[in-house]
Amino acid sequence: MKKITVYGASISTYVRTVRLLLEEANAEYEFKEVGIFNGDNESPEYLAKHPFGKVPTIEFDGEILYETTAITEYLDAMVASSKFSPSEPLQLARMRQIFSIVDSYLYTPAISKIVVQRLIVPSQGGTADEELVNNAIAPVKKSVEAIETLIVGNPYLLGSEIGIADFYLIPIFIYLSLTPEFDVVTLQTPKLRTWWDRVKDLPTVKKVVS
Ligand SMILES: N[C@@H](CCC(=O)N[C@@H](CS)C(=O)NCC(=O)O)C(=O)O
Repeated sequence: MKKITVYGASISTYVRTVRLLLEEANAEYEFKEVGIFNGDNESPEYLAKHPFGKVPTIEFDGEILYETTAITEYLDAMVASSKFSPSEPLQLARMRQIFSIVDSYLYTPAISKIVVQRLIVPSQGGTADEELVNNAIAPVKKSVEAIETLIVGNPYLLGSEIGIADFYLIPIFIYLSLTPEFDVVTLQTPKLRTWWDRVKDLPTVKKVVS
């Protein structure tokens, strides 16, 4: 049995991506909370694992690995016989396209802007910056609509089985669906709405959120 430790904040979308894979694989792992609001991720101990101070980082049989794309593809190969990645080259490319869209175009406007302003700022007694939220709607809508065009599977994004592409998008939707902007950005994405209605109640999704 390989020893797996996941370091990260339980609220982090990227940490949830990794944990969804491990939970769906029924893999045993230890989770060590590294706070991102209290500076745990900037401690010398954590920076020794991840020089950029982001979460997640994993330790797999003594090897340290960071960056979620690398982590998920490695874990898929090591603990899930690659069942969470398409074997067909074009669908594999589609999966990596979805990773890149999330990383490069969706995460910042969706999470760092809309979700932070709508959920985090008010929870700390502040008021949302409406201009910032409004400016983030178009890039989020564009990204979500781009992913909609890549969906080839049913009921999951790339097939009949859940995969890493789903693990990437589910954590973003968990937060985005709690904001009033969700209906606007998913107005033209009926397939993603149907997908979300199905995946949001998966036991593994409930587990990583709890
Ligand atoms: N490129 C990184 C991004 C990870 C990332 O942005 N994580 C966020 C939380 S979802 C984080 O660590 N934020 C803390 C910070 O930026 O200080 C990956 O793929 O793992």
